[in-house]
Amino acid sequence: IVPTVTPKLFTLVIPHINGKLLLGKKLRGFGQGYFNGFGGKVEAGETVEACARRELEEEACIQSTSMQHRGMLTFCFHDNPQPWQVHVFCVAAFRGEPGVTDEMEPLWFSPDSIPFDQMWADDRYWMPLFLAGKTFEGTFHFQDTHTLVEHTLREVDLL
Ligand code: 6OG
Repeated sequence: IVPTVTPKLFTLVIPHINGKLLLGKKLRGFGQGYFNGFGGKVEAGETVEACARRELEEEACIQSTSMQHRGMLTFCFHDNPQPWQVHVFCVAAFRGEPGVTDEMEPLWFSPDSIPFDQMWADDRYWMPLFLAGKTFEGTFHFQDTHTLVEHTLREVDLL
């Protein structure tokens, strides 16, 4: 019998509109102080896509009207046996105005001013694929939660 660990599911949602990215500065919780997409844990009985819509609304106050599943990232932390599987979505259109919440402060960035030094270390690897409209899959190993020690990344046709 081989023991297996089921990954914990998350979403990461990034509006990419007219060449600009909407990222949020995380104001509390895991990854506080980092810029990131919007997202969180997939709840019991919820689809990954429904989670993506809910989190975008809760954290950025906007409703997606066009969303595409673009990436699957697996994060392994050396001090945690349960990997995290993070599904990345691109939002091409939304309703409403991005607004600050207790969790996130949204800001627009052009592709040449993405604040990678204030983001998770994996982002600089997969973001070029995201910006180019590609679909991708990667695994990233972190030591001490924030230090990236090893990774693999590839383009895929379908997720
Ligand atoms: P809440 O704690 O807000 O969900 N997340 C990561 N995003 C990137 N780019 N790199 C990582 O490297 C990440 N680890 C987690 C997934 C956490 C949010 O943070 C994302 C979720 O959107 C380790 O519920």
